Amino acid sequence: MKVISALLLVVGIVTASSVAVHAAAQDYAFEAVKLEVRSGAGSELAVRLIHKPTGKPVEGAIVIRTRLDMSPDSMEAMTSEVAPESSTEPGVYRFRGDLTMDGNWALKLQAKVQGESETVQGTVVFTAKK
Ligand SMILES: [Cu+2]
Repeated sequence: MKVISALLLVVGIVTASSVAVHAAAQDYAFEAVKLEVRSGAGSELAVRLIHKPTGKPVEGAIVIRTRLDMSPDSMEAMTSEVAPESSTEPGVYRFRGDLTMDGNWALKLQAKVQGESETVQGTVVFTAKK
């Protein structure tokens, strides 16, 4: 009986800590500053990183990985280069990409946020039109 309750305690602790760790990265969300963008070369894509519990923009995050593709329109293999741009607005991260086709483009991001050990991930879908 003692062994079982000790085991349950251990399971409880492990579950609680993994939930806590998971909640941390999921406390953040990337969202489009403007969903509709111009199609063509060198289109600007701006995203805002939000800390969900407070609703506040997150400054100083370091975007470590990006991918721009047309997966929302079932064209996962259709990718485009995306390059970071400087931004002066707090919590807003700007990029430039070649949106070579009208339709929906997913900007997939991985970022490091200060004070957060887990990598924050997000996908923002932009609609490109002429
Ligand atoms: Cu396409």
